[in-house]
Amino acid sequence: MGLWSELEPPVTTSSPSLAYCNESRVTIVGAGNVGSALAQRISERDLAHVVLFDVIADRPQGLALDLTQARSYSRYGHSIIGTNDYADTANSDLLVITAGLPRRPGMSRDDLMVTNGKIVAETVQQALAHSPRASLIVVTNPLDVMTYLAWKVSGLPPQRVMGMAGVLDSARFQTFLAMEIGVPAGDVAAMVLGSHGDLMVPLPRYSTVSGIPVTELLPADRLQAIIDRTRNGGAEIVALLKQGGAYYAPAAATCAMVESILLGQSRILPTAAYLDGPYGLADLYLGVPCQLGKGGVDRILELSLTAAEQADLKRSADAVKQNLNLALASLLS
Ligand code: TXD
Repeated sequence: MGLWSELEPPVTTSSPSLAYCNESRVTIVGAGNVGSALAQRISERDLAHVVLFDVIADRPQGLALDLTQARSYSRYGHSIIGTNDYADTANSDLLVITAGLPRRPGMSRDDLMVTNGKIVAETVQQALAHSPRASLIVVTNPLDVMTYLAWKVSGLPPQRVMGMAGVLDSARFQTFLAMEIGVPAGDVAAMVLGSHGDLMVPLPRYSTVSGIPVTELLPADRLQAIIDRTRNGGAEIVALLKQGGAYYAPAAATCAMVESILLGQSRILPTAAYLDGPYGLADLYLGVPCQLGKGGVDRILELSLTAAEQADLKRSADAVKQNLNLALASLLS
């Protein structure tokens, strides 16, 4: 008996055929730090074909080639391509918008509003023209305002347009809680509502370690310090990096949303969703717990809040509304 007959047949890396390979296609508009880290994550989880789009000539093509080579020793069924032509993004199921300028040290998310508003409006229209059945996940800051603008220009039902921020903010809250309590982060479930920024609303009452509310595990002053650090979580990383902002955790958070939608997992994830009624709020995008599945935002969950929590959420919503009105006024003028 020859040697090969006793061993598994050799694995070739040239054939893309795999037992598991759905035909989902995700276009990431903006092949910067978050976009490329997201492409890597989607690709390594083998979730979908990935198209990386950017206005910078050759950059997305170079990144796609590098990402393809990064996995050449593994068996994956999906492709990654890079392009500067929207025609190559056609028939995507999901469009993730990360195009825009990142924050620089000392710059607020709202400083970016008008510049990024124009970029988001343009990219959403261009990408949707080639993928009219797609749902949209917006990542560009200021997040809640950009998601509203994306929805407005898209003409899509609000269920198919959502923003990523709450998953990231909750992951930061979860991480700081785990570090303080001394437990694995995976045992912590944390919930953060509201806008992506200083007025986000971390909810200790709805945050637990193995089912135990964190309010039972930490004194009020330690909890408050962790809430403050969570609110400042993005700026802490911007200050350390000196150039650009966080991207590994933002990419991981976005990927959790992408996965729940593409695979129809129906996970409950804090998501910037269109609110017109829930939580007593009207006509804005804000972070609330949502079930994400094949239809996008399949359900918005309305938690019962204390008067103080509701007031914090209202303050957060008021700030978003104010910025939204400013953005709409400058973009329409
Ligand atoms: O929680 C969250 N939502 C966030 C948001 C977490 C992290 C980052 N957050 C925001 O995402 C950040 O404030 C920025 O507004 C975006 C993207 O952040 P990233 O760190 O990836 O920025 P980069 O590296 O500068 O990448 C932006 C890319 C860059 O390659 C540009 O050439 C491209 O966007 N860009 C465009 N692509 C396509 N079309 C147009 N018009 C365009 N303009 C710029």
